[in-house]
Amino acid sequence: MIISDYKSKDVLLIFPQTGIDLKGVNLQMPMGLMCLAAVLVEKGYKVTILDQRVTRDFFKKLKQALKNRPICVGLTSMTGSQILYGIKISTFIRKNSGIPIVWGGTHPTLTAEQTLRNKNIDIVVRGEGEITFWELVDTLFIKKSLEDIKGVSWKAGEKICHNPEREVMDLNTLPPIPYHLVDMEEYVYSQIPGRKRSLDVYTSRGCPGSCIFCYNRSLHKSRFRARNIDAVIKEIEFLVKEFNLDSVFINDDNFFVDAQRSHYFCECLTEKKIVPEWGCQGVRVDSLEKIDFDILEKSGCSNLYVGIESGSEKILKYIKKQISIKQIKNIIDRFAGSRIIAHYNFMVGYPIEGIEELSETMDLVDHIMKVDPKAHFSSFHSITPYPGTEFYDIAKGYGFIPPSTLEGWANIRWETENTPWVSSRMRTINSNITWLTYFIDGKVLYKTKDRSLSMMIIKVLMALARLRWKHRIFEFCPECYVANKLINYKINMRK
Ligand code: B12
Repeated sequence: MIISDYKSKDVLLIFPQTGIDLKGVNLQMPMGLMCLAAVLVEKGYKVTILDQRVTRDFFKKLKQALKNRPICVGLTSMTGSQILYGIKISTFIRKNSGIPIVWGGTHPTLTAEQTLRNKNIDIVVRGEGEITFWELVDTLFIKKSLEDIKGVSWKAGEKICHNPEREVMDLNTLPPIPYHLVDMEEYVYSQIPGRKRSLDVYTSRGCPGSCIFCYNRSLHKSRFRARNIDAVIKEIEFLVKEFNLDSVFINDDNFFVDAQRSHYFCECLTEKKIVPEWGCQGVRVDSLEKIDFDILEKSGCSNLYVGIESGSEKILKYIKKQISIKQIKNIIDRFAGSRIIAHYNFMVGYPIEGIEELSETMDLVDHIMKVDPKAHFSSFHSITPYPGTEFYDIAKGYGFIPPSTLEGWANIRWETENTPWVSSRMRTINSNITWLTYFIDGKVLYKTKDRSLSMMIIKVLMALARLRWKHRIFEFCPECYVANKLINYKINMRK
């Protein structure tokens, strides 16, 4: 039985580093942990959130926090290098205390059994954590067995137990997010070009789509659940006033699922003039089809991140994107006729992708640059078999051997290894394209505050990238090689 020898009604939550975490670029607030904290604070627990990305002398502060002997320590992790930092932190906690160590978030949810095989992790909370974690903390507080808590996996001696799944909750029953628990200034960033002070909000969870590469099907069972728009608007009003924001950014899986709700959101923003601009990620083409762009524009919507994934009809079918090139081109035209900046996301490295399909994607990019020059492109990414996705099983059929330990997932390299379905020629091309697409649309320019040397280097790299793109020369790319080496060196330095 897992027993907590707590001294106080404290709970410690930790957001481990993710890799290269840059303030103002990819340093977003630890939303998942703050949602957990909301319920705990309401139930009378004292919650401390330690974010390794922004905490100086992190391990010293952690040691101090452990001295309070909290009921448990909760860590979050996505698949990837964040696990590595999470493991180091868990090892440190175990060395310095006997406090129960709980992991939650996407990766532990999708690999609960394997995560618990790590000797320094005691409990995994699967799926949405608000209610499950509160029940867990309550149970540890009264020193009872964990066997009745839905959504929890845990160790009974050598045995790993998986309790039944928890049913999904109504997002509108959750208490407000306790923003005061963290230094919000650390997370103010400029996600919207030209704006300086943005923060994230979430208004819904889940997506009805069934893309083979997405975690949604296992984690949210392809169900879309939304928060009440009036409550969201109130929250945005609060954030804008409290943190002097000029923009907000919605981090939903698929905000536009319900057109009526989306329009109502816009109308509220227009009527109340709460915030000058807003943007949103995770936008699906088919959801956007039902949306009136005039209403969007009037409300201050200025930047939408749209998943296109490929310019090849064959690949769109393969990944079950459920959209066609015709639909994509229609949306491109609508963006072109509006002031809203579309940021298009593409992926490469599909098992059925050859030069022909890749060229179709590049042609679509060229088409976009022609009809809508203000559009941006997020750098191309390789399709990756994350656990819990349909593609994970497909990839295994191609010889992908999933890591057998938690540590293995931390160190996985997708661009260079672990993609046995990609030929070595295509791997070189894909890897170079991934790097070059950082530079083709000029978006790195507005993200770079430095106006001197690095700006000059970026301009040179941009010119080179555009030249390569124009002539489709991707196989011999020394600047890509140097850049990859530098990035890997930086990542290794931090380990
Ligand atoms: C903002 C964001 C980021 C931010 C911050 C990450 C964060 N976790 O806050 C940054 C920029 C760092 C980021 C980076 C990446 N991201 Co990201 N990101 C998101 C995004 C858009 C929102 C996260 C969020 O705030 N969700 C809302 C909160 C409420 O949900 P949540 O975090 O899942 O938390 C709930 C539960 O998971 C659980 N929970 C979470 N933590 C804990 C901890 C404990 C103790 C407990 C009990 C419960 C618990 O309870 C919470 C409340 O219900 C999600 C998509 C999404 N809509 O969730 C993708 C997502 C998390 N990212 C993803 C990916 C793939 C990445 C990258 C690999 C992308 C890339 N190619 O670089 C990198 C990873 C970097 C690395 N090296 O690890 C995937 C993760 C898949 C996976 N298997 O892990 C997601 C799901 C997107 C997707 N559709 O595939 N990301």
